[in-house]
Amino acid sequence: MVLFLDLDYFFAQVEEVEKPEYRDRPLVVCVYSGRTESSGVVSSANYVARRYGVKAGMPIRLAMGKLPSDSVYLPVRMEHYLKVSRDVMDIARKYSAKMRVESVDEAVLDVTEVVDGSFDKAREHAAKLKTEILERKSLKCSVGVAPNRVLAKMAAEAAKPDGLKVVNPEEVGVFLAGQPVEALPGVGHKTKSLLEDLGVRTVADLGRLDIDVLENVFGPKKARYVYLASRGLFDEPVQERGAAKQVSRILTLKRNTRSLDEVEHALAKALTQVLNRLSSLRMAATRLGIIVITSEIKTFTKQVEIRPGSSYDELMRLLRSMLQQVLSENPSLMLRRLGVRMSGLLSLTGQSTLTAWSEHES
Ligand code: DCP
Ligand code: CA
Ligand code: CA
Repeated sequence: MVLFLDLDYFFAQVEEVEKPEYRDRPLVVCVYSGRTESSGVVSSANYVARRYGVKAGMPIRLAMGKLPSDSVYLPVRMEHYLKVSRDVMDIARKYSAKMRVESVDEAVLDVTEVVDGSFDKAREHAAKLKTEILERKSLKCSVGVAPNRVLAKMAAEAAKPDGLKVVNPEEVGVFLAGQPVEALPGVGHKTKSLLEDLGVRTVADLGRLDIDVLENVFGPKKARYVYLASRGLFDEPVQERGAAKQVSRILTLKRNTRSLDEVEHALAKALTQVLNRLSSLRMAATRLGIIVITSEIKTFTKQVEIRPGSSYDELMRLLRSMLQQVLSENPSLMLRRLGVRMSGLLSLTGQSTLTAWSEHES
């Protein structure tokens, strides 16, 4: 039995909690690229801002066009959110020894033993966790409880915001049948459109497909996942991850380009994801690298030594300069995919070291 925790509108909520004067106003946390005063993208939006159609990943200027004039725009404070995230994870860890941090604002806990396999007790357990996070950190979250991780994540998603949803084994069929395929974790735009070609729109449609059909389209691994997940049967034990040697993230650009401006968002997004990952692993990196994949599928890399406490802005500056180097050394190169890799990892298990690291730059 799995409990899935997801903090509501995380970065924006942290700002809202610490700056109560902005309550009830549209609030967006922005990654400013520095190019012009308003270039960059939205990282997180509170629910008031979402009502105007603003969401993560949207250019700031587009968001400004949609939002009323009393809206609040704040720059990301990544180191701070990572610290808050660790505090929340430390609270969650008391609710089961079998816990895995999935991202900066998500954790999955195997609670089977803690609640003797009882879904009723699991509901109480989850309610206590929500209360403790609210009382100690003033943060709202959504929690899902279900027989496995995939279902628990979907239940948490369905419970947002500030919700608690328990899907017990008898309810799995009904819960899944009503969902669109993209509600399954791991089903993005691409998978969704391939499934549409097969006439599949809902999880129930998917549950009627043969594994052979799925294997032809997705290959064996993904087919197995989609097949089992759509039936509520994909299961894997909740385990802390093994020691990582490097963390990287590569993104595909909207179109091939040589323009630094155009790739700024992808670079920021890849770096954010790598930093989130490192934080949840409680590690710091001593090397920062850039991965460039060209329109001809050639790969170029560069890396530099960094101080483990380097700030987000400093890392972005280094990435831009490495990218600039790759571009000037290869005048005809067109960028297709772009990645960030951090390696030379140091474990940060002692609390004092952690704090020193996260607060190094201010
Ligand atoms: N994030 C980001 N850029 C994105 C998506 C997310 O910088 N394109 C960051 C900001 C979010 C955090 O990661 O606060 C967690 O991501 P979620 O997708 O869980 O989004 P939220 O927590 O903001 O919203 P929700 O309430 O829907 O969970
Ligand atoms: Ca999340
Ligand atoms: Ca969230």
